[in-house]
Formats: sequence, C-alpha cells, structure tokens
Amino acid sequence: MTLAPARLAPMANAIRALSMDAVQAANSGHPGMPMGMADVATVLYAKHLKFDPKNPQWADRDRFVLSAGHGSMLMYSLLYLTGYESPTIEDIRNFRQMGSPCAGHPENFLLDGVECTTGPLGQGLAMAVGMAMAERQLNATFGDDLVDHNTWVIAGDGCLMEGINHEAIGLAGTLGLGKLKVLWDDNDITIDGKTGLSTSEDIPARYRASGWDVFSCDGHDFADIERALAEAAASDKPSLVACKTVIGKGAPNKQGGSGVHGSPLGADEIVAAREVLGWSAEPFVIPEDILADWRSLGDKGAEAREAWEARKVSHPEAGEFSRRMAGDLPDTDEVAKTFAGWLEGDANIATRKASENCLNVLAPALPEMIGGSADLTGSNNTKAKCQDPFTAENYAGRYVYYGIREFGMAAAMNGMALHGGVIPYGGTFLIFSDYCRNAIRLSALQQVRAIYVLTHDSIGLGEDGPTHQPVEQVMSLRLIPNLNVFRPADVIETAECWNIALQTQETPSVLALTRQNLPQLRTSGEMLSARGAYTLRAAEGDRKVILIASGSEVELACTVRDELQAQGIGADVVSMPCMELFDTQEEAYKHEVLPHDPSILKVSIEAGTTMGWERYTATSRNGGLNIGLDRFGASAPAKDLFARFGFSAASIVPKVLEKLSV
Ligand SMILES: Cc1ncc(C[n+]2csc(CCOP(=O)(O)OP(=O)(O)O)c2C)c(N)n1
Ligand SMILES: [Mg+2]
Repeated sequence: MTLAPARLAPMANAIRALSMDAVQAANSGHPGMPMGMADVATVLYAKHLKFDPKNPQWADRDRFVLSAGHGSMLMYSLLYLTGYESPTIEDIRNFRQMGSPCAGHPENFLLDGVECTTGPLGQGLAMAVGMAMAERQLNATFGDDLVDHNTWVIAGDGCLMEGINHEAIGLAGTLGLGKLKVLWDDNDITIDGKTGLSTSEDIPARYRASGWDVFSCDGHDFADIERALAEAAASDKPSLVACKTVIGKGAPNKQGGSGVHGSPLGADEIVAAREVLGWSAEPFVIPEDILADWRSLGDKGAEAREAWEARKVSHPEAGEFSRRMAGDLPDTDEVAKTFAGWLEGDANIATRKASENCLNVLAPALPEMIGGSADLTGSNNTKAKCQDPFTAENYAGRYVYYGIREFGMAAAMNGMALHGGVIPYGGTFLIFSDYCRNAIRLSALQQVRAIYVLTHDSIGLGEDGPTHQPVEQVMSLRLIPNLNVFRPADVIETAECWNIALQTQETPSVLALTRQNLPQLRTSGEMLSARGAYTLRAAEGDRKVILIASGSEVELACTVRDELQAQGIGADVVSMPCMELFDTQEEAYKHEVLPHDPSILKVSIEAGTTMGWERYTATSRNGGLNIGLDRFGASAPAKDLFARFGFSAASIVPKVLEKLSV
C-alpha cells in the first residue's frame, strides 16, 4: 500500500501531537526535534524502513538509530503508532516518569524497538557505523537471503559537530558502507541559538571529502523528502541527506527558535499549535483513521519478514546464523583443552602477548569474533593469524584497522555488539581509554559484550613516559557500573579472563595487559579468575599478612611473601584479577580469602591509584597498607621506574614489618 502525501501529513501531525503533549505532561523534555523531523520520519517509516513491530528482534530488520536522542518522543511516537507492543499510550502519558519505558532518552534495554541508547551526542551515528559494519560482515558470511538490510540514522547538528563524527564518517567512508543512510535534521539551531554562533563548517563538503554521497531536501515537503530518501537509498556510498527543517514546526509562535529545543511549549502555544495543525483530538488520542494508516505500515513489514523466514528455512547455514544472532558461543571444548595444557608450561611473556596467544586459539574457534585496533595492532597484539582485514573489498574479513580513532572504534564496537551476530573486541593503549571512556560507559549501560584490549597498563611500559603511563585509569574504569575490569597476572589468568569476557553476554570487559614480560605464576587450578580473587600462595605457619595484588604486581607480591616467610612471618598472596567479580562472591568465600580479622595485616599492591583499595585492607591490623602510585610516572626503563616508585621487596618488606610492629 502506498500512502499519498495527503495521508502523510496527518500521520506526521500525530507525532507532533504526542510529542508536545507528552513533554507538556512531564513538564520536561524536547518537543522541537520531534516536531521538526516528524515529516521526514513519517516518509522514512512509510516508504523505506524495513521493520515488523510484532517481531522487533527480526534479524534482517533495518536498524533505525535516533542519534539525536533528546528527541526521544519521536522514537516513542513511532513505536507506538506503528504498533509495537511497548510503549503503550499509557507509557507515553508517563513519559520521563519512574517506571515508564519512555525514559528521558531512548534506552535499548527498556524498549525492543530502540536499537541503541542515545543522548550523548555523536555516539548514535558512530554506533550506526558499527551496525552497518556488522551487517556487511554477516552478509559476506551468510549471503543476501539472510542478511541484507539498511542502517538509517536521524542526527542533529550536535551529532555532526561532535569530534566523534569525524572519526565515524571517516571510517564509514573508507569502508564504503553504502547501506548506511544518515538523515540530518538541518535546522540551524542548537541550545545556545543559531548554529552560526559556533560553526561555519561546510558539512556536505566534509562528508563528500570523506567518501560519502550527499543529498538534500526540504524537510517539510513530502514529495521532496521522498525524492531525496530514494536517491540516498539507491546510492552505493554511505549517504547524508540534509533535511532542511524548522525546529518545533507546527508551534506557530515558537517554531524556528532555540526555545523549543528543550522546554514544554506551554498550554497556550499547544492550543495555537492544534489550531495550525488542524488537530482537534484530545491529548494522547490518535484519530482512528490516522492510527490505521500508521498500523498498516507494520503489516507491510510482516510480509517482508515472512518471506525472510521462508528463505531461512531452506538456508544451509540457518542454524549457525541463529546461534550467532542469539549470542551463544559454539562448543569450546578444544579451546579449554588447549588453555588447560598451558598450565604445564613456563611462559615468561607479557600479558599482551599471552592475549595474542589466546586469540590465536579463540579466533579460529569463534568465527563471530571481530577484532581490531586503533592503529596499535603490533603493540596491542590484537590480530589473530587467521584473521584477514575487514575492508571495502573484503567484508568477510574479521580484523578492523580502525585508524587512530579510539572513540570511533569503541562506539563502532557497541554498534556491532548491538547489531548482534558478532563479538567485537578492539585495542588501544590503556591510557587512551580516556579518549573513548564515554563509549565504554555506554557499553556498560547498554549491557553489551564489547571487549576492550587495553595494553601498556602501568609505568611498566617504561620509556614512553608519563603521557603514556596509566596511573588512575584502571581504578577509574572500575568505577563504571556493569563493567568488568580484568588485570591478569600471567598467561593462565589471561586465558581465564578472555574466557570470562566471552561468556559474559550482558557485561562488557576491559583487559588491562602489560607491555613487559611476566613469569607464569599458576601451574594448577581451573578458572580461578572467575572468582575475581583467590589465594594464589597460602601462608606457611601462622598467617599474619595477606598481600593482595593484581596484574604485574602479583609477581612482586610473591617475592615479598617469600621474604616475609624467610623471616618466619606467614603471608598469603591473593591475586585479584577482577574486583567486580570478587565483590559479587558470597560472603563465606570473600571471608575465606580476605577474613575480617583485625589481627591480620592486609596489604594491597598495584602500580596505580591507591584510592579504592582501602575497602579490602581497612578491616585489618592498623588499617592496612596500600602500595601504589598516586602521582604521574616518568620516562625511564621499567625496572628503574618500579624501583624508584617503591615497587620492590626492598621497599615493601620494611613497611610491612613496621606495620606489624605497632
Ligand atoms: C555529548 C553531549 N554534549 C552535550 C549534550 C547536551 N545537549 C543535548 S541536545 C544539545 C543541542 C543539540 O543541538 P541539535 O543536535 O542541533 O539539536 P536540536 O536543538 O536541533 O534539537 C546539547 C548541547 C549532549 N546531550 N551530549
Ligand atoms: Mg539543530
């Protein structure tokens, strides 16, 4: 069924009415963007978007990303109008209230039809790049019959102004992601006023220079919108459609100004808008004929989905495709056997190298793993031998050269993970986690399995000096909820941490890995890292001290222990590769590893910020001891730095003895 322009106008006005009424009821929210982009969104849903509201998780649906997340009422209106089970009209009435899935900004974990969480400007579009990458990768693997869909984005001036936009479109252009289509709400307005206050950029020229096609239209002329969207859809390049719009279109006295960006219109202006729009229905009531037109779009999607189901039935790889899309891991018995065999070894290697060894076992067994690095492949050791580059010429490749685009990489990884069917991991130096921190935060908030391989994890990287030496990064990443931060101590823990990261579907992981070699400390035990912390060396005789360490400092803790034992002082070494996992253990286990026994001295050792370690050491003799680094490092060989900053048995043992003596 094709809807004539005369039918589209009232459909768009339904979005406007819901948006202004919901924002008014909540006395908070952003009416300007949904009202301005209502016409464009209506054409997109009516003429292009492939979706089935009754099967929101259908694998071959088009992905739609509202990158301008503040316009969340546009998203909620579209989902309700097209007939998704959720949100209901009641949910929309409760926009922004406790318990409503119609949250302030769209949250992927609250609504099926929301592909990703948006609101931090720029990241939605950058995640869409990842979705389009996953689509092409799976298409190259499973063919057009199973995977062939577009990724559509609505983005505002803010999304295009953010620095991450440069990274995202550069990557998309280079990779030739022709199925990515961005509709730009070109309204010349941001919060502070006219865009001209802060930018004079020629955006179409920038996109063209990055390998994109650029189209434009009058965003309030249905025929013109249709033409531009059809041109974009037909292009084999990633495409930008500049949609010239009026923010708050339909609010006669307020449209076109920054005042409608993020404030309710007010009762009088809503009356005036109803007049202009010819909208006489009560708030939250959509006239039946208009709702029927919207719902008919959903029915059209059902046909496309059924045709796809029919193709899938006869597809030889259907089972494997379903497994990958469900996010289930394949049989990994062989991997487990290989890793178990390493216990027999004596590997004196950096954990970044250990991670590479893991990848050379994991990547062949898990074809869904898509690796990459932000131009540090040889340093992050992220490329497995079996992986070919993922390029415009070879979408079957499984290794992405992200370039020096940490933020763009992390956002793309989120998009890939959200798309499903692939497990993204990507590397950079740990110090540059700050460049992509908000995307790591969004991995955690969105509950996706993205795995960050962050190497050169302390002053142990040596000569590059304090600009490159993480001090506060490991602890500050631990502050992010629902993020597992792993700092393995040797090859065995590295393999265990990789395993856990892959098995944890709804929590992203950081692997903080060393540049410098570390001896193998473990020759027995199975998946001990899954407990977060465990007793690696038990005290001989009376236990007086517990040394708790992570990563490269576990070796040092073992040396300190041996010296204490030589003086007749019983000491445990607890290796703590993951605080978050330890904190979730049952009390009895936690008490066994770190007893609340004031007669025992607990000492933490980690070459980074000490703040945060007190919670494991404070319940101990004389308040415990925290060995760490609360200042910037320096340029020197690693061994000199460790000695200079007190990471030696010679420095630590006397401190322990002193604490024991008082
Ligand atoms: C990274 C980030 N910085 C700042 C904000 C706060 N903010 C929300 S919307 C907005 C203005 C965006 O302008 P535009 O995209 O043109 O939206 P419009 O006003 O046209 O709806 C700002 C600064 C944000 N959400 N994310
Ligand atoms: Mg704007």
